[in-house]
Amino acid sequence: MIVVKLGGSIISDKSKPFSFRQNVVEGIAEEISHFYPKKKFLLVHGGGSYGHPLAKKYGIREGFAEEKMIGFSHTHQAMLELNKKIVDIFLKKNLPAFSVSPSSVFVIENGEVVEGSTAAMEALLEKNFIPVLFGDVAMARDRGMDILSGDQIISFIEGKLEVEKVIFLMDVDGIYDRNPDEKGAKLVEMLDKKTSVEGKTGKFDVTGGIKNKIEEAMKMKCPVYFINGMTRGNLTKAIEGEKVGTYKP
Ligand code: ATP
Ligand code: IP8
Repeated sequence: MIVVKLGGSIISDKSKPFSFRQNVVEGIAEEISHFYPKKKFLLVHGGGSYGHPLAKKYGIREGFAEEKMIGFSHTHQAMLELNKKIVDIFLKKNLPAFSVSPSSVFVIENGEVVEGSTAAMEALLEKNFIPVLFGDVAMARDRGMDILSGDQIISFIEGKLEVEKVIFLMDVDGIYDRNPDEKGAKLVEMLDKKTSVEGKTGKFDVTGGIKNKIEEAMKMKCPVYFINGMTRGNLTKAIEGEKVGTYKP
């Protein structure tokens, strides 16, 4: 099974609340359609400009308080809205995407999944559905409520299921040695334990950004690709194992 992360930065413009890049997601569905059903896929998408602004507004990361309960639900509903847009695009292409709400199956602690069943996902995959998970709110052992990043979900799944590769779709060409907006930033072609990377992700994000993504990727046993998801054909290359973006063996 191939896990594809649809980064929040490609499915929406993080600086514009509730913006959705329909054409980008259509392109991704189109590329996946050329490999399905020969290959199995599990998708995870980020919060983008649906999840992050609300998570920040309601202070979800700071933990449970009675007056935040409505905001907790609102943030989840916003993610369901974004998830519906994505799933609908796949269904239109006759790809059997199926929404799985992470907050209904996982309990977290310190931002990481500590309890949860992958049984439904495995059963869906077995029948060739394409489960579609997403960064979500979550009940948390330590602080009552918190945000569960899509990147953390992928780590958990990679540790539990048979994953051939993980492909992170981003709005830049891969991992750079520093923030790609900085002059002289160089693309890192091969990521290993010695690679040192600088750079913070935007002010709109409540989750860990690029450093967290790299940390999670380094923990994974399977190959990981970081590629530009806005460039048509890149996903196909990564699925076929061609050289593209940043690669972690
Ligand atoms: P999300 O995690 O919300 O789903 P995403 O997967 O699209 O989002 P981001 O967390 O937004 O990923 O990270 C991608 C952004 O990180 C890029 O837009 C890039 O500008 C920024 N960035 C900062 N430093 C680096 C770096 N060293 N290498 C690559 N990107 C970097
Ligand atoms: O964008 C964050 O998930 P991520 C989800 O994958 C919310 O880090 C609700 C902000």
